[in-house]
Amino acid sequence: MNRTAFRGASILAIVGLGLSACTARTSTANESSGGAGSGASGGAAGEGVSAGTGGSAGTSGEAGSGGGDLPIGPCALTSPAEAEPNDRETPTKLDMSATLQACLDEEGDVDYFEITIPDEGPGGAVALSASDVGDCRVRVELLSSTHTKLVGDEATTNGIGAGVWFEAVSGETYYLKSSEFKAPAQDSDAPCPYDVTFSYTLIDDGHDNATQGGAKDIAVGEPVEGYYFHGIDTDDYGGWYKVALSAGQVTVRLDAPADIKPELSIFSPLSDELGSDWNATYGGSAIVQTSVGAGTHYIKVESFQPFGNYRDGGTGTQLPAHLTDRYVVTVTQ
Ligand SMILES: [Ca+2]
Ligand SMILES: [Ca+2]
Repeated sequence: MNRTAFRGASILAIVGLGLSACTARTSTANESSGGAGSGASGGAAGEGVSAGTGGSAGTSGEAGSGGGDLPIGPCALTSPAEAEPNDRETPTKLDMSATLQACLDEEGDVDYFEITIPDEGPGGAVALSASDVGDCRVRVELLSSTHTKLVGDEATTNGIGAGVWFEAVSGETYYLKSSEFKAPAQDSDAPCPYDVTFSYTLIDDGHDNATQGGAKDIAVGEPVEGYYFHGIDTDDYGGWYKVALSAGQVTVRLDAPADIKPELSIFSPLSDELGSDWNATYGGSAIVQTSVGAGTHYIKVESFQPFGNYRDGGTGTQLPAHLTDRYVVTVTQ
């Protein structure tokens, strides 16, 4: 395959923090610890007996000093935690790489978390997960800023996490919706604790070449690497390049990441298609050989079997190859 795809973007590990279901209470605030006062003593017996005077009352104890955060709710969450009701109208903000504790604490509880993609470059890959789940099952759904479901996942075994990844656009807001996923025979309404984490990997090859008008200059004999993803929602999931050619034979080669079937086309300076090729093998190469006149020609990189709507996502938090590896375009004459 001779692919030299650059493993540029790293996958941020989803780091789940352990959930402390029962945090020991460290404060004794408001508890009295004073000793009892001494009791009344009777007067001496004798003639003309008078009643004895009572003893003085005991002093009250000092209040206990304040301790750490108190456990929250039926799952005994500790900070940082979701802020109920965190429903659709009041989502809890989730910071990148931070882990929050959460709890599906009653029948029908739903938790919303809000994430905002950094306003840098075209966008990148989001991974969201529910981990450290209690003896229960969690369903997670990633929603658009208008609450359209984009991708979802649910555990099929108690105590197993759930997660999704998605190609996100820079500056956009998304929501993660969590709910309990119950088997038909399961009627327990015991609280369901889980941790929620959001990670993000910027995907930016600096090409900004989603359209022919934005074609990036490349040179004969100098391979160029790029990502299929470039942020905006478009039918052009790939990119455009332009190259100055001499009259004669030219060979253009595209080597794809491991989960892409490559497709490649070359166009004259007047945008007439001079040749194209595709390969039905994932991670394969597309090669066009043709004769050209002198002048600036255009090259279009595509995926032969494109993803549904060019806005890709899936279950789990492992990013697919085309979000971590680049394709390579090589022009030779
Ligand atoms: Ca909750
Ligand atoms: Ca809630």
